[in-house]
Amino acid sequence: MIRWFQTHEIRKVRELEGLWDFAPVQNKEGNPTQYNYKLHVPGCWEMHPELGTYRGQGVYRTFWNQEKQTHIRLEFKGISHTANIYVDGKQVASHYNAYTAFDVVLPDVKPGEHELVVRVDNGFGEHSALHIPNDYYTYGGIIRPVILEEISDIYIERVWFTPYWEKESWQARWKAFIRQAVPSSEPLSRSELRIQLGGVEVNLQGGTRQGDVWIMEGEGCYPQAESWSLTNPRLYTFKAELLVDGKVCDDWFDRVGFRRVAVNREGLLLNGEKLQLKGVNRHEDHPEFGAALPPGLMAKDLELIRDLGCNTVRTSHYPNDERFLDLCDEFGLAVWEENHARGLEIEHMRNPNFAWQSEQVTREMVEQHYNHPSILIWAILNECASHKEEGREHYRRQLQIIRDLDNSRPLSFATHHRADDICLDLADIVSFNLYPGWYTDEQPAELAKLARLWADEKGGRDKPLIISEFGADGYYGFRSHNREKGSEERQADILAENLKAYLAMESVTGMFIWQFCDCRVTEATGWLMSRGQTKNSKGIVDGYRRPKLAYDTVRHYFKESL
Ligand code: ADA
Repeated sequence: MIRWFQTHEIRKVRELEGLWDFAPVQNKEGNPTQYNYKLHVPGCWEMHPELGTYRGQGVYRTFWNQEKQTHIRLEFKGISHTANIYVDGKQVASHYNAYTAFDVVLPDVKPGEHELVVRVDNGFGEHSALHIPNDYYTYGGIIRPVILEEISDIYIERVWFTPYWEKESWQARWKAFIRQAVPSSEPLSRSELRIQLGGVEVNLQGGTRQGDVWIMEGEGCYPQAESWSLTNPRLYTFKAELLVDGKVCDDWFDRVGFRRVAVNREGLLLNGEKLQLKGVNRHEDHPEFGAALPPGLMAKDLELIRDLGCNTVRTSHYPNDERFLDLCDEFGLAVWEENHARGLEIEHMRNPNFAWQSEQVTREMVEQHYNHPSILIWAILNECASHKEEGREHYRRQLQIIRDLDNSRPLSFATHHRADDICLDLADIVSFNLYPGWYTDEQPAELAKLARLWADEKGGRDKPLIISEFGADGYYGFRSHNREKGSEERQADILAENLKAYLAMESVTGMFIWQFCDCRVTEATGWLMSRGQTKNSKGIVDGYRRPKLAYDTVRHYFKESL
């Protein structure tokens, strides 16, 4: 399934879902001649009984049949974590990072059968600055859908919608990115984009060239539009049609919502109303599917999160599958989306690949998820070196990259450096990961007050405060009257203490429990990666989504405060 709605009517689109040939090749050069496995795409190879702990390189292969000669666009929604793409034996693309999409356009593909080979690498090493052994699992494989499209000479790459409120009415800015199957410097001034939304038609004409992209911009007034909010998540589907010399040659549909987000010291305002965020951190992980969650499971996660009384979710620690974001749009669940990073120390950030890899995933996240009304906050670099001058330069640059692309949403990052953090002035929201009751003996209310002080002293005085992580391990099925650490009882107690404190505090704009579901972690040495059962067990449901005792506790506090 590509999305929860149709994205094209004119453009011919199909998903290359199914069983692909597969061969683990470790470090062997060249692509294999023999494939001994058949794996489901999208999926993780760890789900095959013989490949449960395989790490390294693997090659996938499939074939497609082409009826007529045309340009083909292949889109890979997510390959974990390094991909090299070959069509009919020739390399046509490569990409780093599991959690953002990339594409390749093949001009004038001849009729007949074509071979598509994808070489995937989930190995660790200097070539990979962001996927490192960590407190979650970096699976291997084609974890998100692969799409094959037939495109015309000129096609729509994407259309951005930015709503704003002016003169007591909704307005929107449109920005379209148009490309040619065979790039040329010729101006695309004969093209026109017709955008229909809620009975209003906007026509974009003319444009400017930026490299290989033709940019068209315009504005529309939507006086009849209803706002998108968490209680009434009203979505509008827009249709964009590309015309050349008056003839439609391509189309693009997306769903958007009219809403505005603002922050001040008092908090976060959605459509002018103050909102307290009550949510969970969520990893895309499941024992049966790895990081390739089927859409039905995404829908189940969403329903569980809503049933808990949450109004928000944090996509810790990477951009999520857009089909989960579609669900958040549809059901009115606010999203904190962040780029890919967890716990990178300054030594990791000195990896020569860190800057470009981290900046690329940041850019791709914003470009690809720009239209989702549910995303209220963009964030970067969870628990990285925001206490060092050298780290600060990366924080500054990455936040600037986002601002240059999108200045309609507030920015944040989750830190554990407390009063030592030197980047709090750079973001719009100050967010701390704190674990009172689990890693420390502090009292949640006292600690949240201190957090406000750190923010005030370190450049965050006019910014709202979020407790971006708190939680405790609870091993599913470990019940104990002694309420020891690790028991479901103790986990519920710790969460209750935290929630009671934060929900009562005006100064806490949001709180995200660590975490929604248990997740697999990398097996290695050191305390972090020798976790019991090779899992991070702070989920309030286990990996199979079975509720622990804490589930009802969270539900009680979140629902009571509705
Ligand atoms: C951190 C981190 C999470 C997780 C958590 C924990 O704050 O951001 O990814 O590792 O701690 O369970 O310790």
